[in-house]
Amino acid sequence: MEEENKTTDADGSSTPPLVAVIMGSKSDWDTMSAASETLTQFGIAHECRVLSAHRSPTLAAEFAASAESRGLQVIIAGAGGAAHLAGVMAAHTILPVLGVPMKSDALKGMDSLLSTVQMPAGIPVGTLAIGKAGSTNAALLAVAIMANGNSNLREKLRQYRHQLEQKIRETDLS
Ligand code: RP5
Repeated sequence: MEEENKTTDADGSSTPPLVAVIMGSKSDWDTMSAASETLTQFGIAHECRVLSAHRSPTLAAEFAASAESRGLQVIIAGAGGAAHLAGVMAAHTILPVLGVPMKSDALKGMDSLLSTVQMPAGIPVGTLAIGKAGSTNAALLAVAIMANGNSNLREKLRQYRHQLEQKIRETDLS
């Protein structure tokens, strides 16, 4: 994956990542790249990497446990099948964790959705829609979370919504 471990900034310079976009497999990148692209659009420094809850459990736990001290503010975790990556992340950090269920072959993502969304009380995972819409929205939700303490980011988000509205207003079906 080209963007693995990549840290980006609005001007292309290197700054410590504020958001982590992680995924269980390289096969998830086609979906999770939407989150990365959206964060880039908002100028949010972020890192993208593969961490598996079942294939590299120690690495995944270490990553989540050290996330807060490394300056991360939000973790976005995409996984498919028995998608426990977001839950494992949440178990090891108090940072907000946003889960993106992959559209799996076997059950069209219903397996991923249910295993991400059904966290028992106490350890929350904010679960988004299955697939690319969820990936994009996870990034937008991360932006909204961070915008609470950042008026510049809040204004960017307002502009983004304004653009969406303009597109609808300008839609001509003739
Ligand atoms: C999960 O298993 C990954 O998140 C991925 O969605 C799914 C299949 O992984 P691969 O077999 O394609 O590597 O861990």
